[in-house]
Amino acid sequence: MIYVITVTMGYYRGIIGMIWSKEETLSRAEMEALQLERLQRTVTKIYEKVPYYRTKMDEISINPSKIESLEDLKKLPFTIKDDLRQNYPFGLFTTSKKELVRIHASSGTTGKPTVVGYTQNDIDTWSELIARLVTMAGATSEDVAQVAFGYGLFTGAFGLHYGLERAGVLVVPTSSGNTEKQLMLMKDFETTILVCTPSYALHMAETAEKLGLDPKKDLHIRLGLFGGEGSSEAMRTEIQKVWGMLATENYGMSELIGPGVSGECTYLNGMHINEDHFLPEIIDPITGEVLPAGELGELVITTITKEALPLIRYRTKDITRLMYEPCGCGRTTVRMAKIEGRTDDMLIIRGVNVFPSQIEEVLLNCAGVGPHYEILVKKSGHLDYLEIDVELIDRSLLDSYQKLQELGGKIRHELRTVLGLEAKINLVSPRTLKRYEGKAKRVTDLR
Ligand code: DLL
Repeated sequence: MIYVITVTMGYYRGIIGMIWSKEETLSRAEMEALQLERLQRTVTKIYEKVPYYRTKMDEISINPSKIESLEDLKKLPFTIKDDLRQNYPFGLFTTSKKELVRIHASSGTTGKPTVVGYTQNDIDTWSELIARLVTMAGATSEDVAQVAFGYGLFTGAFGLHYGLERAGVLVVPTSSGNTEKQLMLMKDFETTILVCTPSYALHMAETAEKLGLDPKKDLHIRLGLFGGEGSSEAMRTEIQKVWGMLATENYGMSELIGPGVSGECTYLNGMHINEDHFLPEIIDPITGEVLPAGELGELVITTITKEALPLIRYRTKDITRLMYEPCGCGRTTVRMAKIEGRTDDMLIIRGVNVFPSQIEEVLLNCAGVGPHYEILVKKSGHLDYLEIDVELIDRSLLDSYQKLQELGGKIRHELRTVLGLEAKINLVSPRTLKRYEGKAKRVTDLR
């Protein structure tokens, strides 16, 4: 059901943002009442059905009757990825396998994947949540969306696919890879929405140019629904420039549902969290203490409507802050800022905390270099140092030693200002660094 037409952004080929469901506009008191009721139901269910959770709660003398207000959420234990691993594959599920209709999984760094499951109701909820997100970004039934996430165990493609269909959008499930064919179909079908990782969107634009196509003129993409990996504002600007589209972002994680936790409206001022399904907290990643509203820290999410795999206080390791100020779009849901990094991808170099996103921001603000880079962390004797391969945009720069020196010096200077660290910069020829069709891997730690 579509409620209000709120905004038109003429600049981006006429995008209209609409509100998909009334839960997006509840007053704070209404939202909190709904959240509490759903939280209590979820806690009761996991206590009764998941021995692992019951033991954990008994150990700290907590049971469902002690959850009387949303404030009591912090009495509950955290859940971490390792809890899922220890209960591999289905140990934390609250439903029998017979009630499941879908499995997805995300690959971990160690051996077994993290397995997540869905009942039919979960799939329906998921589709609704994605329909909200794509609608708030401006998708309508006039659109044709190309889903260029990999179809398979990864949640990205199927999640977006079903939600776009629910919103009435025509879906082209190309999956990732085979970029030249994707571009041909994109042109022939007059695709208007591109769904993939931001890094793949850039790679696609580059491939289009190689084929003699100008993405802005020869293709019809007006909206990007990007997620699955971090990207800086500078990266957004770059994507918008080469594609002539509005690039929006959405966030999610397999354990929580997949994509569908939060997404940007056309105001692009943070991702609206589907708060009636995901209860957010921000904690200090070291002490585990809940931080006051607006502070930067680790995002913790409690799922309050999932049937098959509800998770209590799941530590995402993603760093962000929550924004409660009203948004011009009319939605009242709390928003989360762009992910600044992950607690586990923070690099500590000579005692300085460095997030790859900070490096990306610096690089993309330096004219002459493109959005493709690789960060290497190395050791010389006992000292750690950063070495960054950065791709040039313009090959002709390679002919001028002086210009290369100047550009390298500028990047080093900017990095020193932002990070307080020296870095070795290798400027490399255009189109020489690896491209990614899914999530990009930008950092290699060789220490
Ligand atoms: O990446 C789910 C997803 C797919 C979200 C497609 C959006 C679009 P996982 O593979 O489990 O799930 O990876 C989850 O990816 O903890 C973040 O670190 C990162 N991530 C996802 N979206 C964003 C985003 C999917 N918009 C992990 N910005 C998360 C930054 C993101 N990081």
